[in-house]
Amino acid sequence: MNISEEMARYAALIEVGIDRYLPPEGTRPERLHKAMRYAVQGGGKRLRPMLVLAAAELFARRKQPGPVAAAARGLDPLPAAVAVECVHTYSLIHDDLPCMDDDDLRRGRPTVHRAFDEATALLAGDALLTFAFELIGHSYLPDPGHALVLELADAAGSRRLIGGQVEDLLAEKKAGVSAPELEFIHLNKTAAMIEASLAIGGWIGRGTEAASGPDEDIVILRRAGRHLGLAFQIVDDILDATSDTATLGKTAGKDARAGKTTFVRLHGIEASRRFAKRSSDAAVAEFEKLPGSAPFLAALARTMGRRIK
Ligand code: GRG
Repeated sequence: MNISEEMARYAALIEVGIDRYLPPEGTRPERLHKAMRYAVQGGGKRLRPMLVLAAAELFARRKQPGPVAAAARGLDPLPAAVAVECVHTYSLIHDDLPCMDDDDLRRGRPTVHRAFDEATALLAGDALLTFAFELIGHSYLPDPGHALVLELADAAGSRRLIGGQVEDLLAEKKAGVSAPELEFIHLNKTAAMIEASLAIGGWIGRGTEAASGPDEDIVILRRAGRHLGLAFQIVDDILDATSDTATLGKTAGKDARAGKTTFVRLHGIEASRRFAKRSSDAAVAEFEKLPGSAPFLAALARTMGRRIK
């Protein structure tokens, strides 16, 4: 399998889904809907929606051998993939606001509050978060929508994504952040949405079986997501310290300038590289327990390490 080609195939599908499902730019109020599209259609690696699609395909194949995706059984994972990207993009818009990270550049372009204004950015973020649940409601309720709503609400909520962000902001103001505190931040701010993307794909792949509750495969997907999320965050910290703004499409070196406690600051670059490798290896080991050994997901986890070579 050519991983780059597979990633490009998923990414192209996701772009189509985003264009299809997001409210048109001309929807009143235009400024808001333009800002929502500006943020979501402004590039990005599309990692999380890719995980939704790949996890869903895995189970669809198991139930119906051959190149038959979940869509063939009436369950299209694309709306859920778009919903997950909307939640992720909302978190980026809000993170960039002056009251949080105060950044001018995201995905190689001016941040939403720079391209529009602060109020529009705040509301575009709110609208994307709300829209994600609307899209899931329209596409999957009652079943497996019920599981998807719970999965996404938990990942995006006060104990996970928002909780991780709050502890991250508090940590910026204090000296001597400990390794367990940093792990809490990473597991929630970063890994929660990655875990949820995989579990959501899993629920969709299982289709109506989802009503019978989680099975071992969903547990494995969540565990893989936790490892992948940690690897992803460590790699992000390493890149912030070693790469440049043009390559990253966002301001490089910000963590060090802000005196922020990161994995790199706490453990150094070499140990961070080792931790990242260990975490992505652990994700690969989990993926390999899944139907057909999940070759795309395993390869995706391996590419994580390549970003820092
Ligand atoms: C505002 C509730 C709230 C949360 C913000 C996403 C986030 C939480 C903060 C952004 C800062 C950061 C370093 C978060 C860690 C996760 C991360 C690396 C996000 C960026 O994800 P990528 O690299 O972005 O997948 P693209 O643009 O490729 O989608």
